[in-house]
Amino acid sequence: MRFVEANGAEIPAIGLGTWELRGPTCARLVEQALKLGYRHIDTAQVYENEREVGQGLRSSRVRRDEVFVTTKVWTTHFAPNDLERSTKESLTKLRLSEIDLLLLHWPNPQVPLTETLGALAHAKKLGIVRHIGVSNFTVALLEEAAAVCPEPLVCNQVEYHPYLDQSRVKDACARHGMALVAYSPVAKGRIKSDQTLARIGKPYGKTAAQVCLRWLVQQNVSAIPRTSRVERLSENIDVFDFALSDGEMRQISSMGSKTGRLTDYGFAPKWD
Ligand code: 1BO
Repeated sequence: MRFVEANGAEIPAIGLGTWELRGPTCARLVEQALKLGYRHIDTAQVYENEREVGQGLRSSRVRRDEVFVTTKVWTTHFAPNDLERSTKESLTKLRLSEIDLLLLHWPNPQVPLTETLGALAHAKKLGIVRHIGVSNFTVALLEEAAAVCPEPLVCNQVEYHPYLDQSRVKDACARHGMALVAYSPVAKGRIKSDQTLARIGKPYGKTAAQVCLRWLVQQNVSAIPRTSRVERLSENIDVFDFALSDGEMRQISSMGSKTGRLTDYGFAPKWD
């Protein structure tokens, strides 16, 4: 496994995203993923699967200190007391004493960012969280957060795949020593039938999805593909034995546009 280094954190380059995975399916996929060599599991309070993520972790029998667990605080828990209480609830559900990375799930303009970031940094000082970061932050919000947060932020988790140009956000992360963690990295499955990526992958014996994940990893991005199929777990992690040429990297990057976003909500910020 390769790692992305960011402000003191070492984030495994491929992780398992668990958005929309529930119940026994979630626990089984987490267990299988860890048995196959995954060392990075991504969950969130709002996914309502932290218990199952913890179960999968225990069933895998992989040592706790080998696994990087991320969870995210939901926006209604951004007031300082709520943030601490809800983080402790996450720990109880996961049955862990420490979260490796705690993120603010989406920006919430209703609560001053300084207060929320102060509470996030406080969770780190309490020793219940090893690293802190944000998710779905625009460049402007990232600049503001980096300027006021009392502790270093290690990542911004955003949607990123070949159809969505995220170069501005990626550059902003790099300026602040933060990693970009890519959710929906295979564009909610659309990449699987992409002819350009399939053609690039052919000489390497790789699928379009593997080319896509390799393109992310080769930019020093950490990707968290989600799948509900065990056979896809092996495919998604098998991207460390080949390298794309500079030309192939450029060709894939040129497929992106500002309109390629697949995840949007009324409460989302005004995107870059
Ligand atoms: C509302 C959940 C988005 C994915 O993390």
